[in-house]
Amino acid sequence: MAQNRKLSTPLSLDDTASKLDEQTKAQDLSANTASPGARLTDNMGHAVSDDQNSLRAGVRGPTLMEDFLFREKLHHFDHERIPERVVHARGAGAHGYFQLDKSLSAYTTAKVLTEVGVQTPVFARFSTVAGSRGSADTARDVRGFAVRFYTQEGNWDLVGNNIPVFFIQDAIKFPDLIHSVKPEPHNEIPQAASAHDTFYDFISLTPESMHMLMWVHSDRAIPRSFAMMEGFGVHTFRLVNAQGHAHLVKFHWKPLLGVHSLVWDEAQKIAGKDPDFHRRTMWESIEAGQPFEWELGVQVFTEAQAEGWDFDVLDATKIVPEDLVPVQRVGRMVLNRNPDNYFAETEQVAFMTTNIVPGIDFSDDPLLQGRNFSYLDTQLSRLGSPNWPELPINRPVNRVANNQRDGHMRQTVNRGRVSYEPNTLGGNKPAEVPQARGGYVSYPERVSGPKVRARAESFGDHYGQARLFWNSMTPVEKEHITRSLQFELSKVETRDIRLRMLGHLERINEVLAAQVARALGERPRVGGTARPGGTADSAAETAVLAAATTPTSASGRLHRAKGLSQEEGQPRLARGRKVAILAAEGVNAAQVAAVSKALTDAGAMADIVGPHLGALAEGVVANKTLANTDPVLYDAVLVPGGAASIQTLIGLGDAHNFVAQAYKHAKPIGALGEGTELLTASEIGRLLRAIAGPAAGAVQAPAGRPDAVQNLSEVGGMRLASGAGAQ
Ligand code: HDE
Repeated sequence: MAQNRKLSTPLSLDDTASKLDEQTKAQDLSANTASPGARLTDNMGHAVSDDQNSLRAGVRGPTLMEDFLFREKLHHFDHERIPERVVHARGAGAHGYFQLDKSLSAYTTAKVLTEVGVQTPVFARFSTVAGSRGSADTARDVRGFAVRFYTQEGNWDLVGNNIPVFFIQDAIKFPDLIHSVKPEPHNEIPQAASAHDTFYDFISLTPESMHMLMWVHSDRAIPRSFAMMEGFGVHTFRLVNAQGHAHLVKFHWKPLLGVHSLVWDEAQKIAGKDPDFHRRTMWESIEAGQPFEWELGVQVFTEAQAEGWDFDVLDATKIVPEDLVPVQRVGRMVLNRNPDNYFAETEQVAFMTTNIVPGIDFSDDPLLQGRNFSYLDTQLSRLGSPNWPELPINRPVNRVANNQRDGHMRQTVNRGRVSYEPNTLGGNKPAEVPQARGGYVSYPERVSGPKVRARAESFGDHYGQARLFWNSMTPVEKEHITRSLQFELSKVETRDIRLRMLGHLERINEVLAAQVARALGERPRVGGTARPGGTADSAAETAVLAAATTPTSASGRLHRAKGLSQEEGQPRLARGRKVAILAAEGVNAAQVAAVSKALTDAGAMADIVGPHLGALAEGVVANKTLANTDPVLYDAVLVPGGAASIQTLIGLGDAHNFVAQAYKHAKPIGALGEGTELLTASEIGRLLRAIAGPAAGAVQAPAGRPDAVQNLSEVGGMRLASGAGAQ
């Protein structure tokens, strides 16, 4: 522990690093963990006899300046806050490891991508972009997906997002984009929301953002859990092999649980009921021994292949469709340890796109090139000193040795008098490392051209992949995109901006544009069957919307691409899901036990929600109440039998609301034995009878939720529960 180190203990990074070579990053971090000592001291080690009262002249007199204990405590407190990240301020992180299953040695020398079976420690941080540090987790937004690999060759940071493209093509527009989406400067409204004039003013004048716009209006922007979203490196990177040959690469993270989302009404309500919804889910899941897991995927291709496509792989507003280059899954990331301290780890972690290792290199994507400046730059204003790489969460696990010295808050006590190179007094160490022994050498890409401020013509198609995305959606997904655009654009107060946006939507898909136009009270310029109110709420309209596709460009000659819809081909597991078991005193304990066991066996979690906390029946303890939780926080609701329990619940409005709201959000609702009486007594009884008949058991979830676990038998064990529950 730092404060117990004797002065004679060397604090040089040389020494700590060599020790760390034999340790994992987990041990490294825990070595810096300060647990509360038995004796209360100030920061200088003086034992404190009274931490309740400041030093005064008389019991009712003024505080004395000489009260060094009081002044030190307040001084520290007054300076506890650091600037939040200018973007991605709200985030949550976890530790774990990455293990490679398939060597990429044909393409790269990077050990982390060639040494099969080796576990590399990682720290991942997930974030929203626009909101400030205290905003809600479930805002409609892109999610940051930043992963640091603590490799033996230094830190490799893959600082990605959960959406594979970006709003802009050139980093010089980033400050404009962010200023437009942040709360408006005169009144600081709205928080963590893009539904306002300045954002759409900028977007409507920036056609290159249209592909990204389709993604942020899709369900991808309201994930169910961090563990149920994909991650993307976004840019094209380069891999360089031992022969010095380069390939281009896109990085992907594929969640083992599949890609799943909330629905928008639910996301908004969760923002109030539990603003920490995503970070809490990750924390609780890891604490319960259920790690968050992804496979690392790569799309590897050559420059020659890329030259044949009708889009530019240096343009970050474009994907490389998986139909053109399949994603090879090469390894697995497991996040299995919560941080010990949010500030020390999650807040102080400083990711940088420039953290790369030999065998991995940049492409000339102008967005990536700009990011390579920004991330280093921002750390200084956030962390306040060029010595931020010494913080435990930022320090690599391999040896750091160079001639950098001093600066605010320097931790390392460098020995000796040599801090320059070349030298003879220190044996000319640390010495440069030749490429053959792991020294980083940039790929010798041939570069030439006039010095210009101009965009390549190959970046010119702004609508083709927006259409490709739209065409690749299922009917329900299309409807969600339509409703989201209706929602956001209806909040834009300036009509000219709304009209400019409609102009762009018309170029993407005319039925989509018509539906949105009607919701904005505008006459659709082209066909479409929209009606006032704008939603496609009749079967005929939904069908028209679903069928609506548009010819595509900039797509590699595809009309529809695989891997874009999150309704198709995603696993729908009970694992990682949460079920509310509604119960009151007298609940059928055997049913609750059987259901709980089945859920646990399937990797799902359950809360027992009662009218009050505590015992409800033999072995059944409510850990949540109808007042302190809400159906929006669960994936499914189950009502076990027990006559007394059901009579109590039928008498409680909150219990009726619980099942009704779960139904509104198209979640599976199941009842066992007398449990069905609550459902039939509630306002959804009529509907439930129409769908499932009066029989007990699992109820099919209504349509409208593309990726809901479709019925209770899929929420692992519910079928078992039904059987077990037959009284
Ligand atoms: Fe970032 N971005 N970004 N960004 N970004 C930051 O760095 C920036 C972009 C991303 O959990 C900042 O340390 C520029 C794309 C993540 O700590 C800052 C541009 C992608 C995180 C910054 C972009 C990202 C950041 C703010 C336009 C997906 C959070 C604090 C060229 C590939 C990392 C910080 C964490 C954070 C700049 C665009 C992902 C200011 C200039 C595209 C996940 O440096």
